[in-house]
Amino acid sequence: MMKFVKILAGSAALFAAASTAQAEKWDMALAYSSTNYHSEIAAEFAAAVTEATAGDLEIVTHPGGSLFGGSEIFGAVRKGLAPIGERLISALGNDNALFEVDSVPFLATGFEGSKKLYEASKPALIEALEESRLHFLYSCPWPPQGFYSVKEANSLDDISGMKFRAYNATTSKMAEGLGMLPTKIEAAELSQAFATGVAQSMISSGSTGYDRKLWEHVGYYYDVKAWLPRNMVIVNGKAWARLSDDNKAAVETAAANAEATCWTKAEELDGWYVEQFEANGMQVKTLNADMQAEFEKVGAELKAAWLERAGDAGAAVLDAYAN
Ligand code: PCA
Repeated sequence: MMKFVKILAGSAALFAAASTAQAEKWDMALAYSSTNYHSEIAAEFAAAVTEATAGDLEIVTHPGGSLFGGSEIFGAVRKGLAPIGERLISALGNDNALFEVDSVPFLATGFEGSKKLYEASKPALIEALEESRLHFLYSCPWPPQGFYSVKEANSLDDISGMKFRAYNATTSKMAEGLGMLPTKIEAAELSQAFATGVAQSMISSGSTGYDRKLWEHVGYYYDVKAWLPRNMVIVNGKAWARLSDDNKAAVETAAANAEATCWTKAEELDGWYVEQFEANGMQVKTLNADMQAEFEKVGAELKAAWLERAGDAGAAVLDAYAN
């Protein structure tokens, strides 16, 4: 009898150990506001995984850089400090020039082109991430990038010497090429930067200007459509390897759904953001022909420099995109 009880107790303990070892909670690091569509869709993705795995894998999102700031997320996921996170791909150009392909100026300037460029670059992106022991889940664009300025920008003289807020190397170099002074600032710190005059101009989407209520500080938005940068959601390789096959499949399904929803949402919201600028008293314009030509000239120089850095792998992506 004693022996039987012992066996029972032993197997109960084993069962408890097995179920605690299996159930996992993943904290997901997000850089952008909780109300931004990227963050909202990441929250839906997290809920879908939690539901599909019946809580076996629970994902909890932390938007607005509350777990790790935007510039820390890639390193944190790579080191396993966060099992999962979302990062702006083109800010990672130091790791690999291919990460910057979505921000090559005036290469893909609309959603259709952006999708095509994504497809063309996806195998190389996944491979580069695998080299860093990261598992790629999904990627979603920001709307086309425009130019924000506190002053009307009719000539290079108008913007010369302006303090420019940059989010990646390409935006920094665009600013320098146009005679402005770039500083890297994450989106979460943007309202503060414009309120204090640390920033007077930037290149970004209507989405980020809307999130940060930039009309409170900035009078002009020029709809340049310079490129569509993308975020990606990545998982630490070890965390990924620990998942059961069923849980991996649940995550991949939720990721594919999130990606499709996010692309549609970005395109739907694009025009709406700009309408909100007008409703809040901002002037929404296109650049005059001279200024457009200046932007394109600097853009062409940056494209050539990127091709040089990205080498054959970069050229292969552009070939795949063109065909
Ligand atoms: N918003 C992000 C990146 C690109 C965009 O549209 C930002 O400004 O930080």
